[in-house]
Amino acid sequence: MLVDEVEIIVKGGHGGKGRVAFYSKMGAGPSGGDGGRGGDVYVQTTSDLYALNKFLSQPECKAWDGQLGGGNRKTGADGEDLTLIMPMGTTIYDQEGQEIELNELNKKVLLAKGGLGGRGNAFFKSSSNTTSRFAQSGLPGVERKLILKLKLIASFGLIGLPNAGKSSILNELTNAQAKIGDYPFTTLEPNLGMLNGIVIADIPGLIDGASEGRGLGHKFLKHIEKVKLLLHCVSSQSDNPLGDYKVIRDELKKFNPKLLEKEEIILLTKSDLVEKKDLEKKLKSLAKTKKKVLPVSIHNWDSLQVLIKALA
Ligand SMILES: Nc1nc2c(ncn2[C@@H]2O[C@H](COP(=O)(O)OP(=O)(O)OP(=O)(O)O)[C@@H](O)[C@H]2O)c(=O)[nH]1
Ligand SMILES: [Mg+2]
Repeated sequence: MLVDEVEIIVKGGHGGKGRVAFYSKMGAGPSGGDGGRGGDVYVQTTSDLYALNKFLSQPECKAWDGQLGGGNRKTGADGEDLTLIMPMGTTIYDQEGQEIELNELNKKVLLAKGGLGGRGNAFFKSSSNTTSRFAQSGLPGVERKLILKLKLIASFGLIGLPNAGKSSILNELTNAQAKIGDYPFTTLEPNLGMLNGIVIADIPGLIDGASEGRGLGHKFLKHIEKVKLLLHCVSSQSDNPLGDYKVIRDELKKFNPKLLEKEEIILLTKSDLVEKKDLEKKLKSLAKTKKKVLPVSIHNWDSLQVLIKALA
């Protein structure tokens, strides 16, 4: 399941208490050091679209508190910062109406500052008060209630017959972890992944009749309407790749003829599983579509690089 909206609370760490202490030498006065600073909470972006999922079970995100000040005017250790990882494309809303859009990969933004540490009693020593017993307790960190929303518009859509290798390609190109199976209809819900900031959707296998409700494809044809580019997967193990291609094109047309106007790259998948001669023959037959055709195999790094380049 993809979590695309969740509410969290972020809290900067509490500042550490200042210490009350005295030098052991008689009359040397207060020696208590300041408390450490509370840790800050940051957010950093990732291309893992599923990164909001963890907040469902851990909605409270708090940085570490600063430590108590030490003797000999030693400042306590600062609390550790906490960095929350959220998918690129997330917008953060707070209760004051502020919005932060996370549009850049690996960008780090401050969400909640930690509290200052309290002064130790050494700080309050003065000519009129040489034995001060007062120390501050440190300030609480900033606390904010936030709503995280992930807005996703898939730019590329992987389509094709069941078992054509769509999910496998999504997993190779992105850090999605879609289920792969040696049988049709492994994918029941669209999977999403991100490649260089671009969202790719893996649409469940379309079959002949999908536009009339057969198989799972129909429910998902509407997702295809939004994508900019179709990555049409045809298995090189098929005896009739051009026929397979046409089956899907027919379904697209029946559902919405406008879908045929979308830009499309044909991927002749699982190219490692057929003889070179056979592959050439199948590439040639698909070339009749006048579309760009690329042979790809998840076991062939070079073929995936060519694909990534074409997508850029
Ligand atoms: N040898 C080889 N096997 C592949 C390759 N790509 C996919 N496969 C295998 O083909 C089978 C189907 O792959 P999937 O990625 O699940 O296919 P799919 O198109 O997502 O299938 P559905 O979700 O059922 O529509 C799996 O057994 C994969 O391991 C490839 O490049 N080479
Ligand atoms: Mg699949």
